[in-house]
Amino acid sequence: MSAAPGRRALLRLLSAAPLAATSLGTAPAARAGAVRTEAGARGVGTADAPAAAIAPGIEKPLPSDVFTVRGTNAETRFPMLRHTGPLTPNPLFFVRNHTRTPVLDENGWRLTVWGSGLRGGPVHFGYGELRSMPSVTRTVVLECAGNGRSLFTSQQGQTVSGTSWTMGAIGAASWRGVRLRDVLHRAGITGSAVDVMPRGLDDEFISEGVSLGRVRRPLPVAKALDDVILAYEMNGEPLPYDHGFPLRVIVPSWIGIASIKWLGDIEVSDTPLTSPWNTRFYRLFGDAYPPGGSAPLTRQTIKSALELDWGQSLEAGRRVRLTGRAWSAAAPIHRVDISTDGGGRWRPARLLDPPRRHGWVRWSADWVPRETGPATLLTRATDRRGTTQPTETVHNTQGYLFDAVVRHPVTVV
Ligand SMILES: Nc1nc2c(c(=O)[nH]1)N[C@H]1C(S)=C(S)[C@@H](COP(=O)(O)O)O[C@H]1N2
Ligand SMILES: [Mo]
Repeated sequence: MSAAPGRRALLRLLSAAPLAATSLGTAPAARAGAVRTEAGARGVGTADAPAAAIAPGIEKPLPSDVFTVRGTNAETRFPMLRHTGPLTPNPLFFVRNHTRTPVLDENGWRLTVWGSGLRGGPVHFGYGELRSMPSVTRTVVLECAGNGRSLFTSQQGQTVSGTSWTMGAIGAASWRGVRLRDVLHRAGITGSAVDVMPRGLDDEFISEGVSLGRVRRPLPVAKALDDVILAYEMNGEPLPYDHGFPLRVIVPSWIGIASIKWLGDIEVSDTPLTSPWNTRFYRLFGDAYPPGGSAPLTRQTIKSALELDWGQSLEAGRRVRLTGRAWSAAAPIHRVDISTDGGGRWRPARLLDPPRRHGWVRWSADWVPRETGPATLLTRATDRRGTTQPTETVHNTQGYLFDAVVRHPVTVV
């Protein structure tokens, strides 16, 4: 099992995007837009660069050994993460687009804050103005609510709707920006505001022939005033176009949809707000839930995964260092256990990072496979609240919040 091809692919990508600040080394910060000059590489395969897939509306290169394109979205191949540190380099970060990436210019752009929860009329903020406000920098994992969705089908035999992600609709970045709290206070938020609703500048989302308007989702004021960031930098460079340039919301520990990209306006309301993204989508529907669905989803869940190809061949009698990651939105990871016999016996993996909130921990465990043939590897994370991954996730029709222990097939040869 050689790591070299994956590492080569990673280095190639990083050199194609020299402006990315990564955990492997930091290049000088400059305009994220320079990544676009690499567009000539898209869709073209050469001897050392496999063909890049084209996802309609994604700007950055998507080499097929790094990403799996799923409709308008691009999933990071989870095994590629073994070449990365705690932060996911921008060129490797998954993209989830309802429509297409708008290429915006920070000069013509401004953020508008408006609504019944303000003392006065709309307040505008220019890019330079936001940049000159006090900033915060925080490392936060961003994970789609549907990450792991395909396992409802492959592992539990259930039907679900939505993008068939495996485990790679996740990444961690260091986000720099202003506190939403500071912007809301400057805009004159009143004590009677209950909800705020950030909205993106990407195209309206059409579902079954009907426009649902631009992507937007309400946030309760309590969360908005707590730890939410309006980010203009990702891993030390301006936000790449695909990740929300010039400004995006980052809602720590919440499902990805809360973190609205290409932010254009924020409604501040003294009455509760709704949008299709908290009524039709991003609730749990199904036999186990009330007819109107669960409450709108907020926090992400707990997961762990191996940085290993699905169905990887491993040599009998030869020691292999298994590596992976574990993360939980509720609390730092406490432990990770691994089973190499399909769930019979478990032993602890070694944690390689200090567990922290909003981050993931890398872990490793050595294994000497003995018997040839198919084997199933299982990993099970437990967080400091005592929450452990279950063996099965209760079904919901849209396949959100998969948290079960993943059964990872390998073949011992
Ligand atoms: N404006 C806008 N914001 C958006 C989305 C979108 O399509 N449009 N997708 C959301 C979803 S579902 C997720 S999981 C995250 C993905 O962020 P990323 O593409 O930077 O990885 O962005 C969220 N913010
Ligand atoms: Mo998402």
